[in-house]
Amino acid sequence: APDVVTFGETMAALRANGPLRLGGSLGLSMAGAESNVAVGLARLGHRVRWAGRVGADELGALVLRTLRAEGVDTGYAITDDSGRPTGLLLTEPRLGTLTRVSYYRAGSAGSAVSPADVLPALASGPRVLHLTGITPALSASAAEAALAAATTAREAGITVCLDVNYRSRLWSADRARTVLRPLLSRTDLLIASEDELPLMLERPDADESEGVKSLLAAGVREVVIKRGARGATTCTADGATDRPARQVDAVDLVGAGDAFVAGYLSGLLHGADIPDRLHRAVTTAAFAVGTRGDWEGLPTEDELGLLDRPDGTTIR
Ligand code: KDG
Repeated sequence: APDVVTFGETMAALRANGPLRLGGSLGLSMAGAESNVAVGLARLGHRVRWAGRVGADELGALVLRTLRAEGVDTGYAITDDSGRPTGLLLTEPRLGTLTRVSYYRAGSAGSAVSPADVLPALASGPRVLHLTGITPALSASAAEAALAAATTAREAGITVCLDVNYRSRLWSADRARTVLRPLLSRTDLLIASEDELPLMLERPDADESEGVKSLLAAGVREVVIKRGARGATTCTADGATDRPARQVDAVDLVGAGDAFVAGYLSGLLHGADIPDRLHRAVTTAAFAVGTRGDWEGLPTEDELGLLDRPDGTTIR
């Protein structure tokens, strides 16, 4: 049985080397916040299951094949038989680490995910259910799937982790607040960047410590705030713990948040205390930032120590 179950939309990713409108060659891979976390956890040796829908097409086969190759359980993944395609994402680096993303995912197989698709994947009683705020943005049935899974997991004593992951291309902040706030009463571990936190608050203008207080009062056990290059903070009823980010030359920031979540959940599964969970999270995030691709550069357990080696080291 898996330690962690997650679901969402995983797309084919086409990555350009420069402005898309100039044409040229693209690299084909996959992308999806939840599957990035799943790969990150599998690389660190955890048992993880990804559920969701892909199209009955070659890109769907690419997604499932890649997940299987990474050791992620796809036994509950569904191949859509209604002709909906696998979603697509294009990325173009524009300026340094500033990347532009284009989605081709409206009406995709992944967005048709429903409660009936995902609830069976939880039946084996994992320790953690990981959700992101992207899934509820995709469709009404996807929002229902997230709510149903969180409710079922909460009742079964499974730790529910929610990464807010606000995507302004998919919905407005008001809409996100309306749909995501009801998940709070089912969430044990909330992960948000500093600018996403207000989305989860009844009073969006509250300052951070007031906001965190209200989230803890609403039943969230642990609020993790990501501060990018400035690190992260975990807040619980016992207080706040800060951790600086790890120094690395930034190459590609996409996927850093997912890598952070994978490290954090890995620490949680190992029974690590909060400083050590944060340490693992900022370490895996540094790998994502320092390598190209959303998930390709994520570390195995053995590789975590590479970040302590001096720059320019050759490993022989
Ligand atoms: O977190 C990285 C994701 O943004 C990327 O993998 C694609 O899931 C994705 C999305 O919806 O943006």
